[in-house]
Amino acid sequence: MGAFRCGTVAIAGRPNTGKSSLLNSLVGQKIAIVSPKAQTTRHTVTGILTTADCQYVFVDLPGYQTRHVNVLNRALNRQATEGTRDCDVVVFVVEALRYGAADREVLARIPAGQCVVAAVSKIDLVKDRLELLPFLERLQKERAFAAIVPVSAHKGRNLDELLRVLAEHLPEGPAAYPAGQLTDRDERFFAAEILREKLFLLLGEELPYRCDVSLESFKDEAPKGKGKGLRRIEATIWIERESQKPIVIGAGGELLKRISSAARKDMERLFGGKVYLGVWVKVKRDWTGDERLLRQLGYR
Ligand SMILES: Nc1nc2c(ncn2[C@@H]2O[C@H](COP(=O)(O)OP(=O)(O)OP(=O)(O)O)[C@@H](O)[C@H]2O)c(=O)[nH]1
Ligand SMILES: [Mg+2]
Repeated sequence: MGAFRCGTVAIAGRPNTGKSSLLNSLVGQKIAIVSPKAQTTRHTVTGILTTADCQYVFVDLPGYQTRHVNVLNRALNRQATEGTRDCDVVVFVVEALRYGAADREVLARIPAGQCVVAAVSKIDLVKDRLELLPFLERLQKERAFAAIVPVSAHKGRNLDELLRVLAEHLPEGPAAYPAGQLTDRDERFFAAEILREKLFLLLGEELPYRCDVSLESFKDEAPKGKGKGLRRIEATIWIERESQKPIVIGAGGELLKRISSAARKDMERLFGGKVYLGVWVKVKRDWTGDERLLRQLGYR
């Protein structure tokens, strides 16, 4: 066995290619939120995997977006671009058989000379494996990738191979985090993210992009040293206009109830204990275009 390696791996790509799903499968725990809608990730999340000879510090980046132009999206694009600089290796995630202008744009933003491994995602959706070969050949011409690895986060396919290739490109050095540590984010962060995921899953096509979540309070009533107590969480869903309120709340409050109950169940699973979740819907006019408000909501 060679020397221990440790380094950061940024996961980049256009929206919806399966970056967050890949992170979750690689670390074996759902820490990044996932939805069928593009531009789900808004905050970089770190997922740490420690094996016998390597510690991988994965950083899930927001998909580089071209769809909405506002202050929020400029902040997300900044994170997406900067994230590919401050790392040892970039995993460039591209959907199998779907390489286009948006992917090319992301690739062009990764600094020249940066080590890039292409992960061709969602190969479980490719019916005819023969189609994959010409696709991989074409992809190879786009950049001098250190490797191209077809993967499926859903089926766990080829993840070992991806990890093996990545380790080769990480520097030798001691682990940066304790072996058991999974992430650098705390429970408060995950509580807000889980609620935001439910907005992406249960609201219509446009509204999730008009919503954000912040936590008002988070009280862990567990006895010291034990993780099984009640967590009391109060959260706010921010919307841009008063007219959006009835849509989020739904007739008789039914939709908001579904949203909070789905979020509460996921929080209980992740935290391993009971959760009381109170959710309010409040208006912060045009928050997606207001730099000061965005900073309050945790955007850089
Ligand atoms: N069939 C299949 N679907 C996948 C796979 N990985 C991700 N998906 C789906 O692709 C969609 C997007 O997944 P995400 O992981 O949220 O993608 P993302 O790249 O993080 O998206 P953004 O954060 O919006 O940039 C979801 O509906 C996932 O369930 C896979 O391996 N196979
Ligand atoms: Mg994501």
